[in-house]
Amino acid sequence: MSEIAQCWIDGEVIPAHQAKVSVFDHGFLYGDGIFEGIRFYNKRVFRLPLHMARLKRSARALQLDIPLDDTAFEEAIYATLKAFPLADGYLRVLITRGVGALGINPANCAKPAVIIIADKLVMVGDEERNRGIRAIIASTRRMTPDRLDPRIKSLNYLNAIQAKMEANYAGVEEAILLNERGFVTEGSAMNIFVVRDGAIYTPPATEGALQGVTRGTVLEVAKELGIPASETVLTSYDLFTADECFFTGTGAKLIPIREIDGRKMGTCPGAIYLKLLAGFNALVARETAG
Ligand code: PXG
Repeated sequence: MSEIAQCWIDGEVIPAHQAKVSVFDHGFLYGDGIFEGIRFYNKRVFRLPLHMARLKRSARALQLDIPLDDTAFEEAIYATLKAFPLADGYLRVLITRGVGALGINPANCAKPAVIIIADKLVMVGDEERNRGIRAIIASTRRMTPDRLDPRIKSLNYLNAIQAKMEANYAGVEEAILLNERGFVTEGSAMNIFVVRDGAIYTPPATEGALQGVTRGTVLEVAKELGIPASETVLTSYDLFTADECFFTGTGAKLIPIREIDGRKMGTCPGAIYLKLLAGFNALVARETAG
């Protein structure tokens, strides 16, 4: 929470610390809702159409009707950005089922609610970025698609939170979740990449990874740089024996991993990571230039 954060709620932008939601909102009561975490630079939103497309897919999967059309939504986002005093930061867009009687039935909720928050982003420190972070493979497994498809970016992150608690308990920074078959999915809120023999590999979304915007951008940058890239099923063996490993996400951008379950990565930060990071930063600068 910061003093400067701004919030679009009920059609107006107010200081975020003054914004209130009802205790009867089913997003609060049951986690019945969805969100996006988005970066902006230079008051320009990074890859907004991709975030909006993912938000709409999450909404359709949960039969949530977004009560704003595309133009009104974009206007609301830019009104929030305008009120925010910094040029760079982070947007949190939420759609909740809205206010309804107690009881989980979504049919009791008259209208979904939209909330947009602009705030500064807590950056990954230079030390972490230069040294890399440590991760464990959590005993908490990623949800299966037949229970709750992890491609829905829902307001219920308990699965990821439990994995993060395991990381806290182990005294490391991050946790990696496997799916029910023991294949690698992603970190608690970041996608994962493995480097081997100059090529990069990341698990397919159907194995339990979110279709991350940063992940997609890194795959694009790899193509630009001529680094072979593929979506492949990975196991813990691939993590333990990787030349390099890194996470990607809106908050972290790219962050190198130096150790997983006590096994040291080949190099950290590795040469491929550094190339991709430079390419990623150049792409962001290009797309958000003033
Ligand atoms: N996996 C999961 C489960 C996520 O929640 C990512 C991967 C990375 O996706 P993007 O599109 O960001 O490259 C996420 C992203 C937050 C926060 O405030 C969470 C995310 C993004 C930004 C902020 O915890 N999750």
